[in-house]
Amino acid sequence: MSATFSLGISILLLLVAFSSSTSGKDDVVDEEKHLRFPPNFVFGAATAAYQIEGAWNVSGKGESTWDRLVHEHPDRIYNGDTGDVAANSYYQYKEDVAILKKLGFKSYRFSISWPRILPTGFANKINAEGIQYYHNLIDELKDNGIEPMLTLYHWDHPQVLEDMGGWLNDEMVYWFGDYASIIFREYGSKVKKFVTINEPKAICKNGYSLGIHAPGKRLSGLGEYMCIHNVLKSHAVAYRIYDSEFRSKFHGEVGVLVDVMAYMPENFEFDAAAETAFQFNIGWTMHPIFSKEGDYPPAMKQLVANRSKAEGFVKSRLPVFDEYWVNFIRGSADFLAVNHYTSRLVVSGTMGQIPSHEHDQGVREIIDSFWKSSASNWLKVVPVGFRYILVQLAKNYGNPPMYITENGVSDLGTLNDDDRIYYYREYLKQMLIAIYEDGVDIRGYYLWSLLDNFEWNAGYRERFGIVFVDYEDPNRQRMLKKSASWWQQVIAAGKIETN
Ligand code: PNW
Repeated sequence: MSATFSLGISILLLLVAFSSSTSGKDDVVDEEKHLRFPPNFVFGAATAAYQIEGAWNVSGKGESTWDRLVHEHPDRIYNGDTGDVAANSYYQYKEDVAILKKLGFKSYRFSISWPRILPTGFANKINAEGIQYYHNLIDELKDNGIEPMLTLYHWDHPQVLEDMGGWLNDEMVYWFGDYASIIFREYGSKVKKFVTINEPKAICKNGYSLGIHAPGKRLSGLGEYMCIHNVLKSHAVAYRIYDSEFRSKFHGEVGVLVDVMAYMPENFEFDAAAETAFQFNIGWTMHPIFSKEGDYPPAMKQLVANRSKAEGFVKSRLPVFDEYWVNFIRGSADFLAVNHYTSRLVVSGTMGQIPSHEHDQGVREIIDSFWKSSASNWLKVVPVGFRYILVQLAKNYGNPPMYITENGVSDLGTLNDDDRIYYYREYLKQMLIAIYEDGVDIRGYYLWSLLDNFEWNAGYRERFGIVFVDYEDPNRQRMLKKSASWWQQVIAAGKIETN
């Protein structure tokens, strides 16, 4: 090699090195900006009553649908586990609050057990001990500088209401309204953020179509639609009650919650299929509330009507809202609460049994075999899906104020939960890109979950906590995992630590 030639190469290499180092520097600057949380961003952790409280039949509490399912069908739950004791938080809530405080969380999302407040299911008998328990929890939070976010219903309704049809009976709308009034009246002076109903789609598909969750009804193709119909009405009734009776006094907010996967087209050929999946799975509950015209998405009404007809039904399996209800439901949210864990790729085709909501869509959802796994077979780690779905929600629904009310990942139990740290770091980065690059209005983020807890059909096997709970120990000892310390640093610094 001649001297001149090698000199030429060296200069070239130097130039390349220089230019890549400058652009590299820009990336770093850019990255840094994107690692910092906006001022006043709320950091919280979330749990739900049935998954942590225990104390299932004491202090005046009535039986819930989950109590009934786990006791009558232990075969449906991993290891026959129950929530009878769970993390024992009914007795150990002060420890939970101390952990939140130590880690620096500014908010806590918890749910109220409906039958703990109304053991008969109805407002004829209010259980004073149940009322007091949540006052104690809320006071303990506030004394420690932690703002409560209260979910009225996270899947455990009074069994007696289920005996009368539960979410398939449209009287449930008024039973829920009576319950909501009591909660608002009782806690409204202390709680400024309410979420009505956790994950309508999960309730209605798992509980009334597939029958894997309580109340275990297998009514595929009809049950899930009737259930969502009443859940939407119930949500709106609670919202309107707050609006007309409590807002002027308490100045709080009531949000609606949606559980979302990102539905990404496998490639551009399937853009339309992905849009259908969005409308079917997310538009189903969001279009009635956030669109200008209200009601179910037009494409969904059409598709379900067509399929129902082809199957020989006299009318569409999708129930109809009259004009009164369309107007009543439309606009019934002060903020959008988003639970997000994972994504699917969408292609054309069909899936699910006939008839079913799944099948009605006329699309197929698939899992990319390259996606990293977790301990839950449905949950693959897909950070980019988070940004994708946040942008879609903002675009479709006028960029409403949003809170991420659940996000997290499962493992089989370890204190050195590096996979969980990886999940949070990468998902948070995507959320910050959605905030800074796409302008999505996200005000806060609640991780799921503070504690390892009763993971429904998976019992205590799949663990989502940043705090380990020893379920062999009668005292349910809590131990901070590595991810808890990671979160402590992130909150203290107000930015994502990259090491
Ligand atoms: C949520 N999905 O349910 C629930 O709100 C929690 O109670 C639960 O512990 C947590 O997620 C973890 O499972 C989900 O299909 C149900 O994507 C379904 C899905 C995600 C979350």
